[in-house]
Amino acid sequence: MSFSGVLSEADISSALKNCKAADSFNFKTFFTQCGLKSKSQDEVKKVFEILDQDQSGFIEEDELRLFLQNFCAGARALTDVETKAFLSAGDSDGDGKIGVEEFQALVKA
Ligand SMILES: [Ca+2]
Repeated sequence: MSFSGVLSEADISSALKNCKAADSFNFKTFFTQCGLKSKSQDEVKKVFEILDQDQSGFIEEDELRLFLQNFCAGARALTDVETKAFLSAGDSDGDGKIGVEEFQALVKA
């Protein structure tokens, strides 16, 4: 699966370049730089469906950890600290995973 048609390769690679170092990932910066923040809710939903690899309807912690690899297969996994921070920022109802509406709100935050 790819994000082609939603995000540009150039935007994705510059967003990835800026979070190469461990613990440098910031979801706000990433969503802005990869261009997702300015996309429509429908496009954000499309991206959500790619990130939800097992199609459970939620992005769970293990999917979040490998978040960057959806953008580039060779990208690093998020660290524990980054994964927890990302999850707690997105999980507004506290069920331990991120639903589509939570994801849309997080992208626009
Ligand atoms: Ca899932």
